[in-house]
Amino acid sequence: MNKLSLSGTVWVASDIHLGEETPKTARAFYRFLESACDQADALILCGDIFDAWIGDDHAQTDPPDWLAEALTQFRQTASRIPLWIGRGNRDFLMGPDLAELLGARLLPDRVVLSTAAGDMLLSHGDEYCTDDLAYQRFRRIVRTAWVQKAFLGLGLPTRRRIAAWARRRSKAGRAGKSMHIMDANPKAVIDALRKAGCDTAIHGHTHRPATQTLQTPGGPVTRIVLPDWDYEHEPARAGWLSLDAQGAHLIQDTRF
Ligand code: LP5
Ligand code: MN
Repeated sequence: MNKLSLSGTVWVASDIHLGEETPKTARAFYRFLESACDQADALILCGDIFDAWIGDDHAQTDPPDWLAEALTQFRQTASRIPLWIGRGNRDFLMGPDLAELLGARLLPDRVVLSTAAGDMLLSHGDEYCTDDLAYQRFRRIVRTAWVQKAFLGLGLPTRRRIAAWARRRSKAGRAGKSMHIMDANPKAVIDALRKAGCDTAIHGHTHRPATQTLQTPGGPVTRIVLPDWDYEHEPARAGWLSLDAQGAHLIQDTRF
């Protein structure tokens, strides 16, 4: 299991879904980045930073205005504090070229995060949604090397069209799935914790922020779920997790 040891105060955020259609969310999130630089010793973004990521070359060659702005903001952040970027179910194609462009580091898909608050298992969280069989099938396909290679071999306009289509399909599909199916399966979380030797899991993805205790034969374990960011709709949603010697603090706050 990958391990990441970080000292001081570590902030973790997830599911910002930056894109062309999220200008208000982006502005608020860039104010959050500014605060992270002032108040945290490291920042981890654990997936779905972007609404859809169609390949690192999109950022390298003539990015659209919204993306150019995002790249500038992330570069500024990474020049002040260590910045870790993790892949989610929408930006699983983020790769080392993007990390290098930003001066950031790529977070492994599943990692034991060791901070002053203790050892905690960190991931995006989509892998825990094991009851969502259609999603898990989709996940297996798009995480296959040759599928990714074929997709990345297409021109950017075609990739953009496929991504927009996948997002539309996903949104329409969600309407027909129960909240239960789209939530993390507690057994999947408990199994992952046992394998990792941790008693706390941190993840995003479900957009249902909570600190939850799960009972297991080996004793209680904790699941901390990060909120998503959305300032385009009322009421706005945002938040992050702060890890320090005092423990883990889940902050749900739209002050930015
Ligand atoms: O993201 P969200 O919150 O809407 O829903 C997720 C699951 N959906 C997804 C799909 C993403 O939103 C689409 C991301 C686009 C990325 C750009 C690259 C695209 C191609 C890359 C090829 C290598 O993750 C949703 C879950 C929900 O979370 C809750 O957990 O239910 O799952 C689905 O919607 C899966 C569907 O049930 C089936 C997916 C149909 C889309 C088919 C697109 C195929 C494109 C393949 C191209 C080769
Ligand atoms: Mn997600």
